[in-house]
Amino acid sequence: MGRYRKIQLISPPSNRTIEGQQKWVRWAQPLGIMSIATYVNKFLPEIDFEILDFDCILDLDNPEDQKKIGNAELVGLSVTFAQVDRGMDIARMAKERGADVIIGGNIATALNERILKYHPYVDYCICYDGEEAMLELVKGRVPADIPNLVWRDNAAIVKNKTAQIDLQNLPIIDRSYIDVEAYIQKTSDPEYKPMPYFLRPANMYSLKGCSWRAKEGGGCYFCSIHDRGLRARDPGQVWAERRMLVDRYNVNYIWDPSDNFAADPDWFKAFYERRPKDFTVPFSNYLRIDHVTPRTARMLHEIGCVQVFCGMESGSDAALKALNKNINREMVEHALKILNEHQITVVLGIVVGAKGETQETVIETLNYMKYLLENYPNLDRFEWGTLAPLPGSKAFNAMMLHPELGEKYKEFGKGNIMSMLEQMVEDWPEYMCGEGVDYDYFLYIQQLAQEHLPYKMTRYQKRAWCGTLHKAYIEGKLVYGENW
Ligand code: B12
Ligand code: SF4
Repeated sequence: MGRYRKIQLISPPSNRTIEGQQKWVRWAQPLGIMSIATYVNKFLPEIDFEILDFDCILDLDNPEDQKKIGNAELVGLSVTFAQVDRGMDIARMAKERGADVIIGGNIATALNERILKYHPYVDYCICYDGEEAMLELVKGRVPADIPNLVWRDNAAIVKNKTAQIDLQNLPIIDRSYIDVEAYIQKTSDPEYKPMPYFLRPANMYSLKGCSWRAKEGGGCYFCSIHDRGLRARDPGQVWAERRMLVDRYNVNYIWDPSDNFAADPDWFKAFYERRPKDFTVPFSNYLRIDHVTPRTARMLHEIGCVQVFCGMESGSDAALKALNKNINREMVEHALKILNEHQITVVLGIVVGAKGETQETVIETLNYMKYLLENYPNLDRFEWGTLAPLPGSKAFNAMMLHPELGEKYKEFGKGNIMSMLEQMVEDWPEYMCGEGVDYDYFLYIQQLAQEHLPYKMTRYQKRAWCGTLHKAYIEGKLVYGENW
């Protein structure tokens, strides 16, 4: 007999402050917690899982939805930084209703000790992959022997050794924990309306990690993904999952949020070669600029890729260097050209606020954006953002090592975490960028950048690409979507 029988896994709502309004799609299914439920049920089918998605489907301010929280022996929350404060509210509620509480996901990996120190209603944090740790916890194994678990041994906080799961051992994520149709209906959101050809989207991942971040000295300065190394699923299983999404749920577009779809050349080749002859579905994915070659672009096109998101980040080679991006302007143009030849549209991410960024480098970026838009028809849009020193990033570590900022934020994790992070975003340029650059300057620059964007910016431009196309080649012809 295991430790728990009924488990709730929850995706908390994101902070959506009025001025800093955050924007991302509400049709993306919570893959992390669905994968955990699928894995545990493979070994322990008697465990009853309930998935509550307060970010996309439920409303925490609705008393009926709120009542559902804590109706289980164990409540696990999947938390990225934008969900952290309301996630803590849910954790407190669940604890008051008698459940044990776990925090997992990115924030748990980056901030586990601080969470356990400042939030007594949280019993455990699980870092990195949650599948195996959850299985062992549910089975009743002693906490000291559960990999990736961070827990309290009386007053002491104990961090267990970490372990990575072999993705090839994971089953295809079972979508029956959620109402898939309810997610697909969320495409009607006017802030994020997909193009008419892609109205039945679903997300699924193929790889975890990033080859650049895995290299000694590698990793972009602002990046906070928690995966180490690079792992890939079995190519045959990825194709089987795509086919299942199309056959069972009538999906007509897939967003693959793997960090760099072509990062592992052997895997990419195997995936291409295993493509079924009788099946295709349009999809989009992330791709590093330095992985764009004529061969990769051709293969991507042949297997159905319609769009890629590439992190360009800056139009200044000096800022790119400071961001540890390992690319330059010339490579960006080269990639756009190649991808256009293969009818793949591109969204380019921008991050202003590199260490030492000056007014000149920001203007250089704006001018370069304008130039690229005028010269590359397949450039769908830019997704603009100011650098946020997110927990888990080199930028966060640099901030904590800064004498004044380290002191100011030494209790980071206590109280309202999101408003502290917003304060950090505003402090960053003043302390870390060049002369004449502060947050007000960024707000001014945002107004200038706005003319190059098909969506309305907010104070913190917290907006994610989410695989939503605004431009695509349809039957060889470039088609535009509506502005948001
Ligand atoms: C898809 C995605 C999204 C989707 C999420 C859709 C959804 N409903 O899940 C959308 C577009 C909504 C999104 C939005 C944002 N995202 Co996002 N996103 C990703 C991305 C690209 C992939 C995540 C994914 O699906 N992975 C596959 C699944 C299977 O793995 P997983 O989610 O990591 O889950 C595993 C573990 O984390 C863990 N785990 C997860 N939850 C739980 C819960 C429990 C109880 C346990 C035990 C374990 C556990 O176990 C899981 C299985 O192994 C990651 C990058 C990355 N590589 O992780 C960024 C990432 C998670 N996002 C990030 C950010 C910053 C954001 C935004 C704030 C973006 C913005 N500009 O504002 C918003 C905030 C979202 C929110 N709801 O608050 C950061 C997180 C940073 C941080 N420190 O928190 C990441 C790491 C990207 C980055 N490079 O920095 N995102
Ligand atoms: S931002 Fe992208 S390319 Fe850079 S380290 Fe992170 S995952 Fe890799």
